[in-house]
Amino acid sequence: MNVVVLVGGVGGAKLAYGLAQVLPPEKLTVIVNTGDDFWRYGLRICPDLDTIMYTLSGLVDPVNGWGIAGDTLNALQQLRAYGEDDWFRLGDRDLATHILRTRLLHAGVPFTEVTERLTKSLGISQRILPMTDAPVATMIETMEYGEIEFQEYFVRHRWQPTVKALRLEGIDKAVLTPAVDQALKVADAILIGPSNPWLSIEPILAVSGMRDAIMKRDVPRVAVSPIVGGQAIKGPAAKMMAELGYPVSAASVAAYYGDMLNGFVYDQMDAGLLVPQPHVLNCETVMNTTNDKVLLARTVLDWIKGWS
Ligand code: FO1
Repeated sequence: MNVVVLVGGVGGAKLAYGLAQVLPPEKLTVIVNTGDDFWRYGLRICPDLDTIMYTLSGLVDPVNGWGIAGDTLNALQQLRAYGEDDWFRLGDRDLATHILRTRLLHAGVPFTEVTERLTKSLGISQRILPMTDAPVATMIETMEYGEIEFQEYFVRHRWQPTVKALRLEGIDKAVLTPAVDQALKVADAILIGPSNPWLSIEPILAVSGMRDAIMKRDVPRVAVSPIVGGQAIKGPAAKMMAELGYPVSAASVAAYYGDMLNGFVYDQMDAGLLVPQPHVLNCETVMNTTNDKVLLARTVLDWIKGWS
């Protein structure tokens, strides 16, 4: 079964990891949000792509869920000594990824190919694809600071500012890459990880042609809710939903995806929700351990296989 999973950062990476343990590597494609990407010290930083890359290669810091386990901060300390801002914690080994990526991008290598080279070098055999080759930036309109870049909102201000609106800079030039198009064409199932629908998944769906490419496939198209018991597993999803005027529930997430999807997975804690998708799975979705990740991946895939 060819599986495509759309993800943002840490939550989506957990499901991608579980899927990678139960599927042959050539059967899994991960399409990643790149709206969080930004420039720092002249380097192109792609936090969600790197989180997936480090998770699937086993390098990831298990405590944070991003960055490389055991990384040091010597370069950042020296940058601070030069008077630079250091609110975004870039580890020494992590910097190697950004240096190489930036050099390749400056040399004109397409983003998808840059990502492929990095993942191959890390020994990853699953396909990890940026949502598009064009640069896209998720901009957050806040009450307190006006419009700021995603990482400023998320890391510098620890997602405390009040969100008024979101804007995707550069989305008008973002088109489907041949690699993403092909992966969706041959998918036997399209999954959306338990990532923030507005911050992590909407940028992917907003790429020109993406929604159509997903909707026209007559296969299981399923999201896993990132909201459990009215709360986000991690990050600002619940706070943001409330600020944007949505009821904070898995049902709101299901309603947001609407008929783009035909299946929805939500946590057993929320049993009995009314959702618009015809296929519904109510199970344990919180992934704390490796076992939880594998179990959820297996449960979702087994459930999908039983549809026909
Ligand atoms: N998240 C933080 O909360 N603080 C950091 O200093 C930080 C640094 C960082 C460096 C590299 C990287 O790939 C990710 C990093 N993250 C950090 C996580 C990341 O910015 C967010 O989790 C995602 O963008 C949200 O999906």
